[in-house]
Amino acid sequence: MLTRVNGDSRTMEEEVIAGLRSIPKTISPKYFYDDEGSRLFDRICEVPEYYATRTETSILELHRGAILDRLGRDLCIIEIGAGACHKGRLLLETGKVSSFIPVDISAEYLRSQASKVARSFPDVSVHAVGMDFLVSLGSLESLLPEVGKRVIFYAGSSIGNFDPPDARRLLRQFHGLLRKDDALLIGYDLKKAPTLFLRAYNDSAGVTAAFNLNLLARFNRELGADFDVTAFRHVARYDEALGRVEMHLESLCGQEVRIADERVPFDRSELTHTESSYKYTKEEFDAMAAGAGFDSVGVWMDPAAYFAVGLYASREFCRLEQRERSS
Ligand code: AVI
Repeated sequence: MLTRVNGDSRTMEEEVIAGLRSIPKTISPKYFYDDEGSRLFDRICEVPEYYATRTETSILELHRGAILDRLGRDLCIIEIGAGACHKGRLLLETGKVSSFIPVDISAEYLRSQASKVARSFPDVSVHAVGMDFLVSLGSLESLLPEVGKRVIFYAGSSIGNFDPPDARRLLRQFHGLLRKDDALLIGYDLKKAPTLFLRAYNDSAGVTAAFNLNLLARFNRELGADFDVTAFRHVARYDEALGRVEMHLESLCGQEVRIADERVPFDRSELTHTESSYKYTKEEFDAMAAGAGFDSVGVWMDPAAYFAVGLYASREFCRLEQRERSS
């Protein structure tokens, strides 16, 4: 079964133009994921330098039984940004899950993946929800079962793509869908030697560069823009003070680009910020989760401590926190 939830949001054209008019120029990372971008992202997950996906999968494969044992049986897994549901499947294979609610913005793709999941796990009730969770998360409430423990599953260190205040806000929204002692299972990328980040986001096959530059090709395809994609280059660097990898597109010359009725000037060497990917220590992440109403129940890491999967129990907010959440 698939439910679609539509939320109001600015159009891509309005948002892209506003970002390119701001100083410094920015493009939202959510625009990476058209069909071509999603295909390139799948390839990033396979390049040897990008450890995150592989490492998180190995943690889940090894520890999923122990993780879900902390929660009991008859779990309802709500996978946010589920895509192909690969990681959700790993949890379903434990036999402890009675319902699965994958949520993703690509409704049709999700429908096909969710029906495959339903065929593989006939005892699990599968209800796919096609929505932009950043716009419509609250409307999930009416679709969640009353019985069984709810577990929001947000894998892939996607939380790292939000600036910390937005990440905290998203965690609070997750908390809003949970009752006391329901749980959040979340993957995040750990702080480590900067050279590892530089390699991971500048892979030698150039797949991350193609993923970044695809933004401009996408705007040409979908907004009729006239970016010369060869006049920009991919830049990835680690800002140690902010604890984040930044991706940018650098203009290789002074140029003017047309999008809709706008002409946007770029200086030579000017950077357009396309993505931040925040890295955390366990303590930093626990503190952020605590601020959103979660208590750490356990954390699982790979032996090299590249990546962490944290399990958090939802506690009741005190009144002050609740007021802050609704403001
Ligand atoms: C989806 N997200 C967690 C990836 C990351 O590592 O921040 C996106 C990505 N960007 C470049 N490589 C991968």
